[in-house]
Amino acid sequence: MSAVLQRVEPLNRETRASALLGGTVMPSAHFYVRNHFAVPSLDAAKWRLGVAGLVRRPLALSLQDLLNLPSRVETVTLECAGNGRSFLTPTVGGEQWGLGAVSTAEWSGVPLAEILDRAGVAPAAREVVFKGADGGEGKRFERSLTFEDLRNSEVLLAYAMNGELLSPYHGYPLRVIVPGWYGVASVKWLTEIDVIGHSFSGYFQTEKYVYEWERDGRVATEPVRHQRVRALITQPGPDQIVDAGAFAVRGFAWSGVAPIAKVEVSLNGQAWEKTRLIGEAYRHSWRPWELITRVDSPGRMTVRARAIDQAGRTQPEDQVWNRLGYGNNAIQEVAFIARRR
Ligand SMILES: Nc1nc2c(c(=O)[nH]1)N[C@H]1C(S)=C(S)[C@@H](COP(=O)(O)O)O[C@H]1N2
Ligand SMILES: [Mo]
Repeated sequence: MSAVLQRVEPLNRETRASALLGGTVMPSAHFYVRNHFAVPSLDAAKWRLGVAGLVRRPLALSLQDLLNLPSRVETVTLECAGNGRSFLTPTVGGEQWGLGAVSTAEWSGVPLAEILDRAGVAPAAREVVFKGADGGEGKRFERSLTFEDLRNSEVLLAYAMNGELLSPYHGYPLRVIVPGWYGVASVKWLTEIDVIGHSFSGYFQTEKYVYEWERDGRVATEPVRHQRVRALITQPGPDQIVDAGAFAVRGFAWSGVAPIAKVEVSLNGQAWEKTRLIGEAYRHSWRPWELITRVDSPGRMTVRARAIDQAGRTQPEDQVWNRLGYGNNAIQEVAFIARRR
């Protein structure tokens, strides 16, 4: 089995590191899936991307129109803000994700800026609302970004994932990719871009995907935005049996805020050791790391890994609880067993 099914309808599925087969990019069939509603079935022949609101020239673009526009390919990691939620105590509602709600793919599409340039944004514009085709219970999946957000992130309107048109699970025929942000910003099954002059307050923007704490008897909130810095251990796996002797610890690290500066590993609670960052340093992709070390005595062992980004951010030792269970980037610990060779 290569995926952990969280829920069948709407489909929610975790990924497993073993599906990476040693690469950085997750094969599309193993990429995690996070759906709030049933997958809408869109007929690309009839589908259009509408661009409306505070623009000089409203547009209705077909998939073919988009394929004819200037394109870009980018390796980007998506992580659900609920990744790691199941480790929170007290338990919070929502999908009980382990650490498999994160994956990386190579996305191809049209930079949002190309489309906005063609439509001509009016001076009164403040935000861009992305509307998905999915919905239910009187809601629709919609999210916005401000023009300031757009200046700091190169948003892509992606029609392909790992060199093939998107699958229905991942937003066919078109989805938003917001590099560095938690996955919720990357609206799938995009049908409309609405340029507005006020701040958007849709359900998935203001009711969900907000950090919420009680402080001094008051409720404080903050919207979920960039991915927090995190290292994931892919080797050893939980309860894996390894031979004593030379031993490799491996994983990935990413941060939405700044590039990864270093990743450190601690075996059995001993001093942190610096790992080696390997592979390409794509700005918005997770970065592979490894530490070749030794385990000399047999028995139960633990390994922990923590990432530090170039903004100086690192991971908390303990969970930082919040009511909806987002952004739990507490340091991961994996227990394994060393045996005499
Ligand atoms: N239209 C639509 N877009 C959506 C969602 C959704 O339910 N509907 N889920 C969001 C969330 S919370 C995440 S984490 C990512 C997951 O993308 P994936 O399923 O391709 O991994 O899609 C985002 N885009
Ligand atoms: Mo998510």
